[in-house]
Amino acid sequence: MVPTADLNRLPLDIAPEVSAAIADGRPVVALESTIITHGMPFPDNIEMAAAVETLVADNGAVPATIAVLDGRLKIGLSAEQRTLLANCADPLKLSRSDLAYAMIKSRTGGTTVAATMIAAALAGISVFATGGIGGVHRGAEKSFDISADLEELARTPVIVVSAGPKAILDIEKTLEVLESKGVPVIGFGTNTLPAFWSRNSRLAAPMRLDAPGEIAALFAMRRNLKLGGGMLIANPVPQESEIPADQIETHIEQALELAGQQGISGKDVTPFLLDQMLHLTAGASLKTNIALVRNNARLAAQIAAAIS
Ligand code: PSU
Ligand code: MN
Repeated sequence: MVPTADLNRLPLDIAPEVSAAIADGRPVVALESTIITHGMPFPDNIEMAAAVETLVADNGAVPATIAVLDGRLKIGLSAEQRTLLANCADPLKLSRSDLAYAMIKSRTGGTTVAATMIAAALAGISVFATGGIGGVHRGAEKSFDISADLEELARTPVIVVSAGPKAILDIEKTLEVLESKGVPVIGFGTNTLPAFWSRNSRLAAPMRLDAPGEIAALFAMRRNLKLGGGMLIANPVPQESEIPADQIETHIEQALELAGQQGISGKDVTPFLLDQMLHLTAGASLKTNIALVRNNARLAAQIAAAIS
């Protein structure tokens, strides 16, 4: 954690209930906001953001949604601030590369997994819940499109609770890069790696843990070994909400083809694909996305409790 004097020089606001919990060593769960600004349509985005905060609180932790509002890095948003963010006309999608830019230009933006990890670590928050992380895109051997989320997992000591890499990615290459960078990937209660909308991919989970306490123990062991970096928890979406892999794959291929035809590149790729999936599945992908974020928020709160 950065000394408080340095934090004081930043345009940074930690919500009072969040900073009190951090100071007392009570459980806190960070939540990202690109899912609000770029990941889901209005008003599902704002409803999801509120529901996830409630779930974290119901499971005994303090929620801290992270975003940049008018150039200020916010750790913990009020309901009004969440609404402002969800209604912002031209929000930025902020990762490690452009977080500081948004702050000097007084812009508003959602933080990706990478930028949310950075902010969480600054504030002393160790657990973070999201939907799916970014990773190595299909065709990355040509496009070089590899999410900054992977490098951040290698660098920043935060536990990221996800439903696995998004199935629109090349999951196999994503796992390879994470292994190269020394990031543990943990199947929670499963031997196979979950793939976001589906409980299973064709790949084995590199490691398996079955209880929040075990995840807390692994985090502590890595810290004591001074390994640095974070951990990725892959928590399968609940059975009743999953879309089986063979069903989702046809839609993914259609969405990727459209992205290619329309020349979508850079940071627009992931939001474009998620939006196409929403249409191609007639809304089913969104329902599953909401269910898996909720499931991850619950587990993240339990992990935060086990740590504190
Ligand atoms: N998971 C979701 N919806 C999202 C994202 C993840 O369920 O919108 C966002 C996350 O913020 C993640 C980002 O960090 O997509 C990855 O974008 P990119 O592939 O451009 O790095
Ligand atoms: Mn990218």
